[in-house]
Amino acid sequence: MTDCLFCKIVAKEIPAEIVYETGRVLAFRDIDPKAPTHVLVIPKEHHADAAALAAADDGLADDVLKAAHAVALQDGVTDSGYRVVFNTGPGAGQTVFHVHAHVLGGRNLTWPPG
Ligand code: IU
Repeated sequence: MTDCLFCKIVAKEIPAEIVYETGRVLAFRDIDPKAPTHVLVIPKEHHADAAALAAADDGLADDVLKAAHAVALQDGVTDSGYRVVFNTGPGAGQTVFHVHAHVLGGRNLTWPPG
């Protein structure tokens, strides 16, 4: 998608601190981190949100989830616990409509989220 910010990060037209990459998935540090580890994991292929990703039905959602865990391992936050969040829809706080999993860790995470 030409006007999608995250597609531009995939295309390396916009810089990002990339921490993990496969043929189908990219992970980069959030520009406004909410925790010591705050990484966004995205499929390279454009899907607007988690529902669209699930509907793609080609294993891509699985790839994103596996990459989220790989990022948590890489950042050393698996022992203390980490959170994988898909804000889905404006009412849930989604602001960028290229599906992304937030991987959050490195501090005590309270529940429920705001
Ligand atoms: P949200 O779930 O759609 O609200 O998350 C979007 C995230 O994208 C949010 O945490 C932003 O800080 C982050 N982000 C970014 O990392 N780089 C950018 O250029 C922009 C947003 I715009």
